[in-house]
Amino acid sequence: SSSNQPYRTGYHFQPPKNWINDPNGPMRYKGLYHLFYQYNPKGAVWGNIVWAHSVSKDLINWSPLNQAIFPSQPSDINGCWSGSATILPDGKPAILYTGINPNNQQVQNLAIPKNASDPFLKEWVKIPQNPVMAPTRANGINSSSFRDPTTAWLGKDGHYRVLIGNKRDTTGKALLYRSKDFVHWIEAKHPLYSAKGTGMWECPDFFPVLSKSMFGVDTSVDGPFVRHVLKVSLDDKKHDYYLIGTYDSKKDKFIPDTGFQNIDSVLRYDYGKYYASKTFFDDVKKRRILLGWVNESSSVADDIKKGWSGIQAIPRAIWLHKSGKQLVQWPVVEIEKLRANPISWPTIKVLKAGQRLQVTGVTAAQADVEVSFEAKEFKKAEVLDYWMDPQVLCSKKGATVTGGLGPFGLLAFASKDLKEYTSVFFRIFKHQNKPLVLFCSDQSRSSLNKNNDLTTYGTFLDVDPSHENLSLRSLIDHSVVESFEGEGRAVITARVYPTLAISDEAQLYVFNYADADVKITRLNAWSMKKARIN
Ligand code: DQQ
Repeated sequence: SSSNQPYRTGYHFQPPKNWINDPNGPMRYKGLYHLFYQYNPKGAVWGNIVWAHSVSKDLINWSPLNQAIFPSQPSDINGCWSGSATILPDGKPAILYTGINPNNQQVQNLAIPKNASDPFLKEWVKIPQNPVMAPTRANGINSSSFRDPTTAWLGKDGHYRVLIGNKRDTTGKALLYRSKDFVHWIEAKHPLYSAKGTGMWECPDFFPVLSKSMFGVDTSVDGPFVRHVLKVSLDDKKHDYYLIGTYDSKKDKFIPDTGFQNIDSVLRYDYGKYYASKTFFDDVKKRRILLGWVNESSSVADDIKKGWSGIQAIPRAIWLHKSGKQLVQWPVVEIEKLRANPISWPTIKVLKAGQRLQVTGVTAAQADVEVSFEAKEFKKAEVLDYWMDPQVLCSKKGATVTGGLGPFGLLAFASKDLKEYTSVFFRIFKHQNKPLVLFCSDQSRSSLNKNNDLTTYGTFLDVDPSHENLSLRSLIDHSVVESFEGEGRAVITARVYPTLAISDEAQLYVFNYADADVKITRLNAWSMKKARIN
C-alpha cells in the first residue's frame, strides 16, 4: 500500500517488485504496443537478467505477460541482455538481443514469434543457428564489449543493417553488420561511426528524422528531407548522447554535423537520470517514440528494503526541431487522459521578487503542471563572464541563491514547513551581452534522508527570453520529477525520496527568488489518475 511504499509511482511504468533496467524491443504490432525490459526476477539489484514483457493499447496502461526471453540455450545461458525488434517486410517481427554464453562472452541472438498471428507475441523461439554474431579471433572483437543490437534498417540493395555497441581500447564504436536473410550476418569493414576517448557505447540507436516535420518515419526511410540521429549510451558517463547528421548510404557511414570532440557540448536526451533509451516508429500514429530507463537515487540498502529499483520514463514523441540543430521531446498525448481536476490561473499574474505562491487544488504528489514565465528585465540579469558547465552552475546557484533574473520556477514535493522540496527553475544570465537561459533541477533539499544521491542537474536552453516565454512542464509522480523545458527542447528527470512531503502531505509552489519581478503568463495543473501499470 502507499503508506509503506510512498515512492511507488502512480503513472510511470514499473513492475510490482524487483530490479528493472533498459527498455528492450519496443514496437507496435497488431494494435498493441510491446515493452520488453531488462528484469531481475530474483531481487532488487541487477542480475539474472531476462526480458520481462508488458503490452499496452495506449503506452500508459500496461498489462503484464510472462517473461518473453530468458536463458535457455548456450548462447544466452548467462543472461539475456538488451536488444531491439525489427518488423520485417512480411509484417512479422524479429528480435535481435545479446546473450551471455557459458564463457561469459557477449554474442547476438535472433528470436522470432512462435505464433505471429498472436497480437500478444507471448512466445518467442530462438533460431537453431544462434548465435548469429559472435566475437572470434579472426574479427578481433572484444567479447566483453559487444552488445545491444539496434533495430535493423533495409538498404536499397535489399540488405539489412544493424549496429552493435562496441569499444576498442577507449574508442567507442557502432559496429555495422549486414545480412540478406536476417540470419547470416557479416561484419562491415568499417563501423558506421566511432569516436576516440568515449569508451563503451551501450544501446546505440540510429534513426531518420524529417527535416521540417514532427512526424516520424520508419527506420529504413532515407531521402532528401531526411536527417539521421545516432544516439549512444556512454557507459563511462551513464548518459544518453546524440548526434545529428547525414547517413551516407553508399559508404554506409554516418557523418555528424558536429562530433564528440568536446563531450560537454554534445547534446543529451535528458540532463538528469535517463539511460539506455531506444526509439521505435509508431506506424499508426506516424510518430517516433522514445523510451528510457530511469534508475534510483536511493541507496542499494534502501532499494532492497523497498523491494524494487528502476522505472521507465513516460514515453516521449521525438522529432527534429525546426532549427535542425536539436531534437524535441514531448510526453505522448495519451498521458493527458490521466489528467483530472484541472486548475488554471485565469489571468497573467506578476510574481514579485522574493514571492512564493502555493498551487492548490491538485494532488501535488501525482500531478502534471504547466507553467510559463515572461522574464523581460534583462538589464537585471547577472553577468556570466566565461562559460561554465551548466550542472556546476546549477549546483553553485541553487534555488536558495537569489539572483538578478531568476531563480524562478516550481517547488515540487514541498513539505509544509519547507524543510523538504525539489526545485525546478530558470535563471537568466547575460553572456557576451546576450541572454543565456539556465535550467536547473535542484535535489539538494529533496529529502531529509541524506543517504540519497542529492546531486543537482542543469542545462542551458536554446530559447531567447526576449522573444519567447519560458515554459516548463513537470510530471510529478511520488519519487519522480520529469521536467520538459522550452516546449521540449530540454528535459531533466530527477528521482527524489521525501520523508515529510509524501502523498497528501506534499505541496506545490511557484516561486521567484530573484531581484526582478517575472510574470506567470500561464499556469495549468492537473491531478493525475493512477495508470494501470501491471
Ligand atoms: N544493460 C544491459 C546491457 C546494456 C546495459 C544489461 C545498459 O545489454 O549494455 O542489463 O544499461
